[in-house]
Amino acid sequence: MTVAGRLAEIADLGRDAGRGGYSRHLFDASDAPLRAWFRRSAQALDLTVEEDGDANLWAWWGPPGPAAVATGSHLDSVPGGGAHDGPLGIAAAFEAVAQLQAAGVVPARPVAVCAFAEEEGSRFGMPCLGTRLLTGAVDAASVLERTDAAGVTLAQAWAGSGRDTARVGPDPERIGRLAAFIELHVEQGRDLEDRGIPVCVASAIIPHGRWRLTITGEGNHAGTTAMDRRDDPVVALAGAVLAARDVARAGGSRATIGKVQVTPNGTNVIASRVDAWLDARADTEDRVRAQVEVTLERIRDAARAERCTLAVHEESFSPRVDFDAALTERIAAALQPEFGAVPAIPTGAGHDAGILAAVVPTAMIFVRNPTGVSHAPAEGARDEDCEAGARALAAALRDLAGRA
Ligand code: HGY
Ligand code: MN
Ligand code: MN
Repeated sequence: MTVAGRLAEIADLGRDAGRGGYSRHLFDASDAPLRAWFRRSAQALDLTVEEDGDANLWAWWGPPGPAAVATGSHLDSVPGGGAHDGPLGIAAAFEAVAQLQAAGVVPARPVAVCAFAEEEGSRFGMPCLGTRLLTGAVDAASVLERTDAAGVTLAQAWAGSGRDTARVGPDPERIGRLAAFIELHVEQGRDLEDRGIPVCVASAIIPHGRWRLTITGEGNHAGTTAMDRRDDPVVALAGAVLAARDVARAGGSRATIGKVQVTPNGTNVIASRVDAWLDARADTEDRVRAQVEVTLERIRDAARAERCTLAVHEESFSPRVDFDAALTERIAAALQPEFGAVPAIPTGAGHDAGILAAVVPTAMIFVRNPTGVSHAPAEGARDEDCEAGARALAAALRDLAGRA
């Protein structure tokens, strides 16, 4: 088979006709068929599949630990996302195992292919939900109380999917089975395209976080309320969007307000409330914190000017991650024969690898993305680069696990 062929098997699952691309979220209609695909792919390679208490899937080549080398990514997407962010890392992992099996490699240590739950945090607002729960990076009880846009709690959604909420939480025994984790991912930028090379390794993930802003004003009639008598949170939101952009520009960092909910959201209604989500990223944690502080001060001013109030809730914070240098160098060396000296590049995107890096030596492999676009339908990777990615991952797995 090929990586492209494997991705083609799930190409119809979770398509979003309205937004374009894919909307695949935790326990939605695409979730079970995607998991079924994972199981079928694993079974075709004689891998043994298990699901942990945090809804993460593991397919084992050999016994389930100890000293295993794990590789994988996620099957969920952002709303209207591309086909490669997440699934490429899983399809490439199965393809790499298939190549090693075809070459007669007998792993000297177990290999696991993983699919982690709700990496994008698109339904419950917590990115890398599955790995944060698994590693104990978040408190399970408080995460289970989170609600989705429809007001369904994670606990309700979990139980509704037939899973046991009592099993949710850290699993140190499972983490203890791992010696290394490698996530292969489509590059979410144009670095590799500009350098003219198909794959590389990652050096670091820059710190980032998400803040929920609730701006409250007064609902009223669009036709009968004088312009100077309005407490309009949408006008305050306009100030918030500009503040986020201007502060990030001035600081050489990044800020995005990409999700907004207007209540009640009527054409002829002055809104009573706006919820907006601020995503902020910078090269150091102090810079992220300082950027958000200044931004929130300006947003508070914008809200005050419209006689609105602002409430702020930090939904998640992801500190800087430097990937394991020894593992990264070893993978780069394993890639050398086919790909030459590959660079190690930092990324502004979060990954489950960033969470797992706190508990196990972790590294990443990136695959060239010709447009650099990600989190949008235009995201992509050439078929031949996806195959190059699988060969790169196979070379890494062979080096790490293949020797008797
Ligand atoms: O948002 C992120 O950085 C990641 O793609 N989940
Ligand atoms: Mn993503
Ligand atoms: Mn991803």
